[in-house]
Amino acid sequence: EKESKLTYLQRAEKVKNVTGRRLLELMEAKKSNLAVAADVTTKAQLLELAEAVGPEICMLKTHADIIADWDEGTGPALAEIAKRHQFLLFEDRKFADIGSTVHHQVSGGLHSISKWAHVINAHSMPGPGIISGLKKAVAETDSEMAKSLGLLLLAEMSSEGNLATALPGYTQKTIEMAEAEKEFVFGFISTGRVAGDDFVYLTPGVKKSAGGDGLGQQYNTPEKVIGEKESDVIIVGRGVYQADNPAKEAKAYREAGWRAYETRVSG
Ligand code: 5BU
Repeated sequence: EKESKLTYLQRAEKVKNVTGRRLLELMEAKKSNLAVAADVTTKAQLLELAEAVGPEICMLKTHADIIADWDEGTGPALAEIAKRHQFLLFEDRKFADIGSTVHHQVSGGLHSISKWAHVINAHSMPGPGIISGLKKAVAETDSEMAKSLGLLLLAEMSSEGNLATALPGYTQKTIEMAEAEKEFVFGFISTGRVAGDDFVYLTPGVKKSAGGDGLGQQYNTPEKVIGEKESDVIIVGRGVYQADNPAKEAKAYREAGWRAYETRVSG
């Protein structure tokens, strides 16, 4: 793929999934390509973080299953904050089972993900049936929100030695699965741009300085991820929520990510 000079707004016209388009549009409107990974462990911390970083982000990435006191009200409370601050909710559940099982996992259980999340993701490992299972759940829902749910596939991971990156053909096969389902799949988790301008690329493993966490995570800077690797969204967890002032730190990451984007599209 040749270097991409298209703006997020120009890219929005190419994306078929309505949530993918909305993401690119609100990124441009808020001048933010920052997603914060809210890996806190209580409902109160989660809502407080969402409120604090809300003005700076295009997306809040959640792990609902690490919240000790998750209850029926947590999803709606998050959705209210997301609506007020104009960001999307991405539940990083990484579905990885057969179609029939993920169909229940996305809509049922304690977390009822499809009732409050705008974006979900899945491993391509099980094959295209995983997309069909998630799509079936979306088709059966009577919730307006779940009808516009967007799916990301894991084309690569950020962790050292991950097989998506190590196995020849894995990323390419994942892209082919996405190409066949563009109404639903609007992008990838990847270390950078791995396919065309009609997909959105989101990259975890981002910090002010490169390095690791001792448990396999590998960090790159916003400049490298957006500028050199041509990803679209930086996902920052500990870099933001472990800071003394998460709101201020989110602002700094937003500005760094946006500068790297402006340099890329103007350069
Ligand atoms: P960190 O604190 O910025 O390292 O958090 C990274 C987040 O991104 C964390 O929630 C992970 O679950 C998530 N993640 C990741 O780090 N690498 C991946 O390849 C994928 C998700 Br997919």
